[in-house]
Amino acid sequence: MDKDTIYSMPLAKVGDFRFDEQVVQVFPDMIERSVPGYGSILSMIGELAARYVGERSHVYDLGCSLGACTKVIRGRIPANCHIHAIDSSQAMIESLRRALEPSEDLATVEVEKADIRDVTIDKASLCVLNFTLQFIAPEGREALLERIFHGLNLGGALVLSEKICFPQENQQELLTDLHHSFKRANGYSDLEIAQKRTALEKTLIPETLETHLKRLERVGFSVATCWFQCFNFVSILAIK
Ligand code: GEK
Repeated sequence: MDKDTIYSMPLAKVGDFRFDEQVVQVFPDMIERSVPGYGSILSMIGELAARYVGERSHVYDLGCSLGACTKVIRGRIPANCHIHAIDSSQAMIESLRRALEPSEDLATVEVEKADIRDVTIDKASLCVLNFTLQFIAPEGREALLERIFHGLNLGGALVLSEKICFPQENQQELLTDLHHSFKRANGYSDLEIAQKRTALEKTLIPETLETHLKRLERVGFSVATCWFQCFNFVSILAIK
């Protein structure tokens, strides 16, 4: 696994963040050192899969990147299930296709390059948006969640993990500062933190926890609750 040094040198102009080959090369290191609780969220998604994924049902890993969720889920569900691992980044999809091991004892995985706003969700017992909805323009988020809701079986689950923002300025400052300290403790310099922040400014749009929960309720989920939080990162479980 390569170390993420993408923003370590001063850049004349910091462009918008893109999930290209350079990012794919360092992605596991980048997400582990940038998202507090990422490893815990992954292993708990395994637990949730074991609980919610029934025989012969479908699982959707939406914005799968290098398939971290897909791999964890695959180890915890019946072999007659089918996982759809979907991402719009060609570089991510190519890398995941190379890395996935075929196995007759595990669920089948279909790796697809597509925009998650265009995919059909059907017979799903579990849908995962692990830090993906934040990259979808806010005005398109409700329609996507409605399609997920309609494609889920009754009793099926959605796991939605997101970077969030806070309604009060002092909360926002405190939690952002704690996140930056976490990144510094993981070896990122102030320059790297600042340049990455600029790169993500227009592409990653966080919303408040309340906005997420209210939207999930509006869409029709019977339960929507935050099951994990570390600083400004949360994971929500919603049940149809
Ligand atoms: C993990 N879930 O390791 N359609 C499809 N994919 C998209 C779209 C879209 N419209 N927009 C962004 N993506 C993973 C981590 S990363 C999170 C997910 C992060 C994809 C994008 O290409 C990238 O691979 C992923 O969403 C977000 O558990 O980097 O902070």
